[in-house]
Amino acid sequence: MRTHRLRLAGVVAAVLVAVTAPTAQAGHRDPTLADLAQRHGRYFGSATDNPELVDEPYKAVLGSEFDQITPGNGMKWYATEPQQGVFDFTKGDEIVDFARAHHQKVRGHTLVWHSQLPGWLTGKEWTADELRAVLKNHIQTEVRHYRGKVFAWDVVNEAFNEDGTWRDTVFYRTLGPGYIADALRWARQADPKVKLYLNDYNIETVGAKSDAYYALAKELKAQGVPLDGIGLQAHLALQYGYPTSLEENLRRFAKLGLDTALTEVDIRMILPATEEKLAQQAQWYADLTDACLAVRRCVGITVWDYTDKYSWIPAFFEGQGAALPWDEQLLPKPAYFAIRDALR
Ligand code: 9MR
Repeated sequence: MRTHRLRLAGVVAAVLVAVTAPTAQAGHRDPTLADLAQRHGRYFGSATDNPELVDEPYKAVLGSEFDQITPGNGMKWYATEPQQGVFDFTKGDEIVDFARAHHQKVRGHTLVWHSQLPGWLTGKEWTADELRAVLKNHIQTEVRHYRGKVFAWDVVNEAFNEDGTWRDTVFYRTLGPGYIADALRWARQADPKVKLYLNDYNIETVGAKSDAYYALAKELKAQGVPLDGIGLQAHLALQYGYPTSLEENLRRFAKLGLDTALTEVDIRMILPATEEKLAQQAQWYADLTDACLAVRRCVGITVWDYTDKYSWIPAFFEGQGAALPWDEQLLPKPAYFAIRDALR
């Protein structure tokens, strides 16, 4: 509670300073989130999506405040292999080019996922041998294309149900749970250096779903399967409470010899956004930043885009939104100052 109040005071002070301080002298600029994160050996990133890359004010912040970018959609299967065996990397390449021009690293997202698959894949019954060949070719062609251009891959995304049982996807149904180890091994063959992750939502707390990842990761490690990290998406919602065991959870994966990352952070709320809700949201952003900084192997934080202007939330959760650290006018919210404060 004490730190809570102190932090809030810090946020208020930061906002006041930001509002009242004279503009920075020429040649001096405030450190960015990326600068501050780098002092801890971490990155601070944002997702972005191709249609947004025509918005110049948006690009100015995207290109300056962050040192890591994740394509929100551009590297997904429907985008990269729209017809079987016919690959199109233009969308992902556009984002890689933006990142290069701004000295940012890229998380590849995502190779194997049940969602946003092309019609040719979902519209057909596959034998195990056929699907295995399709999967291997997809993974290896994409990983080879981005070799040296992405530092990490979400190899498999969202493989488990909330209760920790396997999600019933075309891959699981057809190939069984071994598809995970196969996918990781194929990715490793195609790029010996890239960090290979499993990524999911609602695994921030210790619980059935994160336990499933813990057990799987332990087993994969024991079998010598190339797994480097676990991505915790961290799509949080004020109305569901803060994941208080986040730090403990990050720590147990670290003890297995794995990196972790907060890969798709946003903190939505039921609209309208009030001053109280925005203050609570700011506190949560600070708390999750603290949790990552407290665990050496938590390598970085990525927000799932940085501005409410381009958040996925309002379209998916009716009446909810305001989930990101910048508002729809690209103005920093209390959450932004709270993250800065936590990174200092
Ligand atoms: O941000 C993505 C949004 O533009 C898409 O419409 C949506 C479709 O499911 O996917 C969003 O990104 C998802 C990510 O790839 C995986 N984790 C959940 C994200 C939010 O849905």
